[in-house]
Amino acid sequence: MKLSSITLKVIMAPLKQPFKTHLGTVNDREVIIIEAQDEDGLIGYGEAVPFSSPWYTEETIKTCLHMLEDFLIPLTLASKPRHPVELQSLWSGIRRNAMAKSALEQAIIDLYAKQKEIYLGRLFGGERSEVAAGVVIASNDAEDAIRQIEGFSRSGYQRYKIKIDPRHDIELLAEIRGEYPDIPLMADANSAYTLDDIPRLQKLDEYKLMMIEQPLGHDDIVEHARLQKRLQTPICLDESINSYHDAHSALSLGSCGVINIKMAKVGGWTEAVKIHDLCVENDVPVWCGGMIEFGISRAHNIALATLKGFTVPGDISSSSRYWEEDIIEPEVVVKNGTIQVPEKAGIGFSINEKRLKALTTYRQIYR
Ligand code: OSB
Ligand code: MG
Repeated sequence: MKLSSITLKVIMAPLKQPFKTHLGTVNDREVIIIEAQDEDGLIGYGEAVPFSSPWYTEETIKTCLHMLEDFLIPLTLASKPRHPVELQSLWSGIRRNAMAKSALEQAIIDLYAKQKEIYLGRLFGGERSEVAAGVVIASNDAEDAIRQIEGFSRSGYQRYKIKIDPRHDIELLAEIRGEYPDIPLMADANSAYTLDDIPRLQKLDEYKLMMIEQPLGHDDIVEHARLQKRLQTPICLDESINSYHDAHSALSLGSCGVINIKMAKVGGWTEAVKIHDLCVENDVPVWCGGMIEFGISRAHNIALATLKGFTVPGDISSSSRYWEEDIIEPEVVVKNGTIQVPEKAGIGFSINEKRLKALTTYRQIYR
């Protein structure tokens, strides 16, 4: 493949509403956009989605810039990769830093798919022409959560996820279930519980949750296996799954019944597809997680979710869920709970250059 330059852009925009979890609140969202360009003017896009501080993963916008500018980009431009499959071994001497690698891999794979004139999902064998959409309600106030569900239900979302913690769980879920006895509902605890909370977590079985996401430690796999034996509700792992190896360990131990695959957190397309294939072999359903991201990351997620193992609606909501205006055209739209998969080459969406430019706070080009 041809690759002539790589451009980094840091962009920032306020969220429409603050995104609250027990770990903190996100008001403004900063990400890094990567553009990989060839001599013919084709551009592949990637989006690095760490937060500005390390509350969810250890990576931040600044650590990603450091890894990209000082290691990953120089190594990649010097090696002149012939095919994106070479990238993972090229970068194998750089430990972890999954979000930096994921975004650069995304940009180069998008460029490759555009050069081959094929939609990204098809490049990886994805066959779906539409993907099922779910949405996150980041509010621990029952009245507010119910109001939000009512609003989102007009788009027909196929799965609602509510953030919980030991101070906002049983009553919150009881009130939501009182109003909506049958909606497909799940809860995400973002590691708010310990094994001492087993009796409390067992009480949540009553609320017919599709699954409970990451109840225990962000880096735990063993304790989740113990907990799963005591719960009827399937556990879904998110924070604990940072690689194929983590997924293999979790499935071997019975730590979960479902896996949330976040391409960014596992280091990109290659690793995400490996985890997907492992889960398909083991009959474990997967869904595509979200990072409160802009349209480029969403577009990659939509393409990933066309793969056959993605049988559960993911955290893939409309552009308007978080943004006054997104950086892609057309914006992501959820209708009747589904998103139409684009067929254009690469990520399948165009860039809203005017919006991208207006949000850019830093720009650097490497050749
Ligand atoms: O735990 O899945 C999570 C957002 C930021 C960090 C972690 C998580 C989330 C979400 C939102 O739940 C997903 C989205 O709509 O983008
Ligand atoms: Mg989660």
